[in-house]
Amino acid sequence: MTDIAKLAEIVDEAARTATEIPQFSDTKPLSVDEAYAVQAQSIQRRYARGERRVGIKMGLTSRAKQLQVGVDDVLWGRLTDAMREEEGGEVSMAKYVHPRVEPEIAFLIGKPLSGNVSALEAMAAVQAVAPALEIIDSRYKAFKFDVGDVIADNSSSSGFIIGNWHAPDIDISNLGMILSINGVAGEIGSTAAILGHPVRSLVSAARMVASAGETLNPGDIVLAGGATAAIPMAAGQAVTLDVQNMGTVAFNVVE
Ligand code: 0L1
Ligand code: MG
Repeated sequence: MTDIAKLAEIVDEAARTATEIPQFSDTKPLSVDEAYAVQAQSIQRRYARGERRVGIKMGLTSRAKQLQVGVDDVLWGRLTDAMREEEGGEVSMAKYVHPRVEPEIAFLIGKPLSGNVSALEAMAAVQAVAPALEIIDSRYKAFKFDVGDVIADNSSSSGFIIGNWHAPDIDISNLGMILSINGVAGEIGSTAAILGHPVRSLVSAARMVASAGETLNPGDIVLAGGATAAIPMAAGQAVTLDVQNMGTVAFNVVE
């Protein structure tokens, strides 16, 4: 039998100490249900240390991301207040194992949302939308994993940066996104790469949290998923995301 609590401790300690670990699938692949159980217990350990739930991230919601990591399922992870990095601030490599950054759209939830909902119902629950950057940091060696590994590892959630919030009636269906490193465009994409429209990611988020008995609550942030492949981070980088009609999100990477 899979020892969910033991695996949750291993993956949580790896994240807490920024230490890489072997893939669980090297020993025994986890089912998707087992992997979400490990994720839930690892997050409980964070809450026990005083971290606070602030929302969720959706992952692998674009073809570019699925191809980059060789996993083709949409997945989700939990965000806590400790993962938030300051917009325009410094992000220390010391907190992470081998972080990557990717361009995203964030939703701010204004009304409870959970279960099978339409895109219209999902948008009616949104208070604001913002450009965002996600820092993903698989705790597994060489950033390699199968679907069970990555879900257990909180879907690589490790950091996020939110730009200025906009009223939810802004059209986010097909906005250009440029992710630049030191002023040079590294990845160019569109919000349309996120499941065809980022609201579809929110619809999936409502369904997926419901299957875990949870709800998206007012004040929660939902990261819709990377629109392009992610870029490896290194000290000395100035990371900037420009989203058409929405503005810029940036941070500097330090040792
Ligand atoms: O946010 C994402 O799309 C990433 C999910 C996990 C896969 C990865 O670490 O790239
Ligand atoms: Mg992401």
